[in-house]
Amino acid sequence: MDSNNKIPNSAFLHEDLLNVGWNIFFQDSYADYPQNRIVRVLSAQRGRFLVSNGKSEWYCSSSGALKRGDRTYPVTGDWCIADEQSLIEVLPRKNILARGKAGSNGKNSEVIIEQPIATNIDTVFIVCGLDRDYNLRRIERYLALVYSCAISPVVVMTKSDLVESHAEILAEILEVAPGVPVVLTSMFNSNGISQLQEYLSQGMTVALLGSSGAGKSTLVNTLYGSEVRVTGAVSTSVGKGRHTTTSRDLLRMPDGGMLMDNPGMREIVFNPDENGINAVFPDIQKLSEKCRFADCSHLHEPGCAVREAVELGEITVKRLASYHKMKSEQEYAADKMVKSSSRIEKERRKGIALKRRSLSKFKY
Ligand SMILES: Nc1nc2c(ncn2[C@@H]2O[C@H](COP(=O)(O)OP(=O)(O)OP(=O)(O)O)[C@@H](O)[C@H]2O)c(=O)[nH]1
Ligand SMILES: [Mg+2]
Ligand SMILES: [Zn+2]
Repeated sequence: MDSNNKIPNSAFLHEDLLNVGWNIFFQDSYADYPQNRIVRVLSAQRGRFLVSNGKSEWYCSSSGALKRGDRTYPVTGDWCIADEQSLIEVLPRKNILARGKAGSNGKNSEVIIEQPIATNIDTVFIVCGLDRDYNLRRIERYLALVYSCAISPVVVMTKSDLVESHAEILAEILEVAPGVPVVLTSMFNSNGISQLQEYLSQGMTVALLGSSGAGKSTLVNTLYGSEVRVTGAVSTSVGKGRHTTTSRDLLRMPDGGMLMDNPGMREIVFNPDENGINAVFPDIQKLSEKCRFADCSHLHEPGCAVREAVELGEITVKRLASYHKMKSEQEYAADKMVKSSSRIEKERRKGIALKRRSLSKFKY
């Protein structure tokens, strides 16, 4: 460490904010902001925000300066400057879990249309049930998204009580998620729980992603140690409203870390960027260096090392198909973004032209 660096000293950390995920990084980054007005957004619903300063919680609206639809509109996980009634400013985000990502038309004109879902996250647990929900292609897609947002993933396979072949499943998942920690859990035992708790230490924030019914809320309850979230079984058989804490998406866990259940991304409607996709397919990336053409698409070119590996059985047909599918979707999405941005630009110019025309009507 550089000796000029500030020595992290937890004695200087804002004590109350430690209850909502504060750490030395935020303390440093937000040193110039009035610390006694900083809050964290625990949930965001239709313009109503549950916030906490670590000591008390209250509901806020957003100040007029924050516009819905803007990238800077507050979402769960944000640190903000607030008063009793409203959120005034969203502080710079460490990272953003977003639905859309930067696209490029290949001419260096980058267009960013992203829809933040949650922010300031250290780890994403990609939650997938070992029932009908089990789908390797979906895990690949979630991974691509999480990598696109430069956040670390952990794959959590829930409902391990429903299958016996744990070793086979682990091997299958490791094939689509090389180098990614994979944890098997079940609501009927505590296997894997302590491993997950390591990501939930003081100052850390974890978000859960996964389809509806994957077992996210059940996992939150297990990690929390009691029922803080309504689960599928409870909400259908006992009825909603039994639990009072459901409006809170960001929860403080026993070891001090913050856990975010289901930050509004139930099904996969997102566009990972190119880097995210490449990170999910390092095997294909590596082989492509050996393709005869530098810009080989691995579809029809001669001398393609990737297709050769498929023929040799080193890469499954399904994996290459999944790669192609994600690539073409990403290219389509990027193209659409570029088109919509050029349309916006056209409209903007038209707007200026109209203004000029209307101004020119005034003859002095
Ligand atoms: N057999 C088994 N069932 C589980 C397990 N974990 C969750 N379930 C069941 O799966 C169903 C869905 O669980 P939830 O935790 O509500 O799922 P969720 O991901 O929070 O779903 P949404 O809130 O709709 O996104 C419930 O009926 C749970 O009882 C498990 O480990 N084993
Ligand atoms: Mg749930
Ligand atoms: Zn190739």
